[in-house]
Amino acid sequence: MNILNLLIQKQTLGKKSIAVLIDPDKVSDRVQLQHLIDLASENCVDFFLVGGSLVTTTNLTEIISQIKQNVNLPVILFPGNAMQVEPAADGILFLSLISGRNPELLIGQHVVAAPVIRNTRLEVLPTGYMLINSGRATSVAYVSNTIPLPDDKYSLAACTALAGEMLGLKLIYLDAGSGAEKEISAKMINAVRRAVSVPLIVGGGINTPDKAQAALQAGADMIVIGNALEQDPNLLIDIANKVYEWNERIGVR
Ligand code: 1GP
Repeated sequence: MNILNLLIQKQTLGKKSIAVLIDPDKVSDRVQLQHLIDLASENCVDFFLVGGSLVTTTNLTEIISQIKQNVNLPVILFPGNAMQVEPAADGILFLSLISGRNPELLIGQHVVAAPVIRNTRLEVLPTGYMLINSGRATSVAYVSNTIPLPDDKYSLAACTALAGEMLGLKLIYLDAGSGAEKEISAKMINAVRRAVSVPLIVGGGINTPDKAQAALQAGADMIVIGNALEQDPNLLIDIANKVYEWNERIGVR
């Protein structure tokens, strides 16, 4: 089954997913990456996301190949720009940064990437990407040259997501930015959840099991964990367990 259909099917069942985000710049060696891959495999992680707002290393291919050699989980590119297209992955979040007004990230980079992606087997996942203010400036806000959506403008966020859905985007990704000071509030997640019917991805600053639980409870279909695992990979055990427990409670795994 393709990735989008899997996400839709899980959403229909009320089942949640967890993705581990790997920023290629933060991978110092194969042993460290292997530990995270093993933890993901042992703890019912659903997906790997790979990418970053600014990738300065050339190890994207090796990282994907190490994941794929060790675990049978879909690897989804989470690109910061058109240069981060790697055919060895399974899918690509084709992100339109709809919370911003930078034409390059609404359509510009896409024009460059589209013909390259067409010559790969990557599953294209059209995604409305929304940055939400999270305190101090994040790399993604700076690099994207956009102003994140204010974190108390629930209606604005809901209308933005709705417009994205009406434009045909198949996923909405609410992101506070990697290592965000403040994760996205339950109220914000809930406002967007009620506005759209497509699967909702939430990430940025989720660094405790309680924050993961709160995001699931508020309506996230998939949570993304990156930065916290760079500090302490073993945190994945307790965070992934929240997703597992959720799915157990509703009787599906
Ligand atoms: C960042 O949403 C992702 O774009 C994940 O955020 O790295 O803070 O977990 P963290």
